[in-house]
Amino acid sequence: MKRKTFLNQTTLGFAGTLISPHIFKNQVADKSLSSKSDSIISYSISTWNFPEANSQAGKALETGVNALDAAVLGVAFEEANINNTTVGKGGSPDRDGNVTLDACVMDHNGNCGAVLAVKNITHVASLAKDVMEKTPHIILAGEGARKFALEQGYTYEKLLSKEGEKIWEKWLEKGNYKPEINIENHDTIGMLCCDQNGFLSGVCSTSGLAYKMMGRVGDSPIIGSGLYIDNDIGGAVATGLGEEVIKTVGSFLIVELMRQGLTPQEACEEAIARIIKKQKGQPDFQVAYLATNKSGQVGAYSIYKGFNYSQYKNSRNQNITSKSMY
Ligand code: SD4
Repeated sequence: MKRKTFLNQTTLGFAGTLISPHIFKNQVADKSLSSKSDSIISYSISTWNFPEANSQAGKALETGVNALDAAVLGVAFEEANINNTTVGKGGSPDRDGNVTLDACVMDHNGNCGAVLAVKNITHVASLAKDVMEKTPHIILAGEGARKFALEQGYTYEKLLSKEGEKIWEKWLEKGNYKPEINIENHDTIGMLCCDQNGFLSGVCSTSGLAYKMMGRVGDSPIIGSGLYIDNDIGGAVATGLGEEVIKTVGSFLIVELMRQGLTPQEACEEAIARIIKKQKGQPDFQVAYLATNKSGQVGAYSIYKGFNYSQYKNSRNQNITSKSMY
């Protein structure tokens, strides 16, 4: 069975049954090349409260799966979750009723891949990984990304859910579009994994802002904004109003601040402060960051209350409330 079909059919299954032979093959190759230290404790962290997605990644890491494959695996669970209106299958449409998805991946070697504004494909994080591994490019957008996905054997799906269509039709009655994101209205999944080799990788996957203009792309698939990894230093992911994250290249900024000696917590706080500095008064949008460093420290910070994240470590998943500026 092709890997994409496999993912599409089994993403709601237990992590153990979700891992494809392809992923195991990569892992075996990784292990033979690395100098694994028994003292490294693997962990996965991800934005918001997605315990199943985060635990699937965390459990996979405990079986020796590498950080990138574990993150793609965990995020795939959320991409298949019809109840998540900001990621994958259940994603909200743009103003014209198209569900378009964005994702990116980055590994411990600094390799990365991204897909932007993709229609009809649920597992865009896996697709971003395929762009990274199977093409000479880093980014594929729109029709080109969809064509590549279909060539790779991904399943074509009609992505606007019945529920999403009803809500969009209701929205059309007034068609009031506010570019700001509603403070509690987020579900983008950004995940950072550290494997048993101590290698860091990350993934970010989203449908972006509900009722965005057709073709609008936010921070989530932009390397440096929605996600950044430097295996010597650490990694960061973002969620919230993408336009503000892009302006400050938020995830890259956090990793660079950690390089200068800040803890993940201090770096996330400084990255939020950079956004706030440019605002006239208190902003009416939310941005949140989640970061980790090579010592396994984790930090998180948001503009407004309400941001939380999941952490899986030592066989236990926890949801942790982030500190916030307001
Ligand atoms: C975007 N950052 O497209 C995304 C939205 C988001 O939870 O994070 N939603 O701007």
